[in-house]
Amino acid sequence: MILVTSNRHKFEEISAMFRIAEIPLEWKHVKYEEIQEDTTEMISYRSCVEVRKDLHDDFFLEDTGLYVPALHGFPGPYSAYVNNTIGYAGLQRLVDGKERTAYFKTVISLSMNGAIMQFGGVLKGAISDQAKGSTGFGFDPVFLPDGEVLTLAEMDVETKNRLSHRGRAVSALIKYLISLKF
Ligand code: ITT
Repeated sequence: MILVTSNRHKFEEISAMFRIAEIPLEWKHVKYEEIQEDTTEMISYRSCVEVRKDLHDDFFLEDTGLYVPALHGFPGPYSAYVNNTIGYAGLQRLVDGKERTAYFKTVISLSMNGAIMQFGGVLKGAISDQAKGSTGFGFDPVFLPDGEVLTLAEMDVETKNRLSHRGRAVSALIKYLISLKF
């Protein structure tokens, strides 16, 4: 199976799960235009349509957004832009004095045999007031999953995968890929 992403951290997290499932995974870095849409589902779908114009093998990609209800869902589909501009510290300032609950959503789009299928995963939690940890990427140092005392950046890849938005979406994808063998 091929994973299309420009993000090394995504490949590391996802390949750890494919390794356990004993499914070979190849990382492809394909340049394509990421069309701005209102939802993570649509960004993922439209990106998949763009990539399959050039890539005719089976592949998947994913889009992830961090949604803060107190900010009307922002940054959501603008998460990459917010991470690259104001970063997690800027996000902390935006939620200061507000309800801090947030959730990550990952939507995988799988292009296989001419069709596109989607697999999703959500992780609920809160934006912490202190940044902690040095593993992971993006907003991980300030994301405290519900029921946990550690931020995502204080967890190793296996622990993050067990509970994360991406881990849940990848687990659904792997289940589907395994089901095709029977
Ligand atoms: P692609 O090439 O796969 O699109 P990307 O880095 O542009 O890689 P996204 O648009 O899906 O990925 O991600 C939006 C941003 O959300 C990303 O830049 C991170 O800052 C953040 N993000 C995504 N997944 C995250 C995670 O598991 N933990 C923390 N931050 C995350």
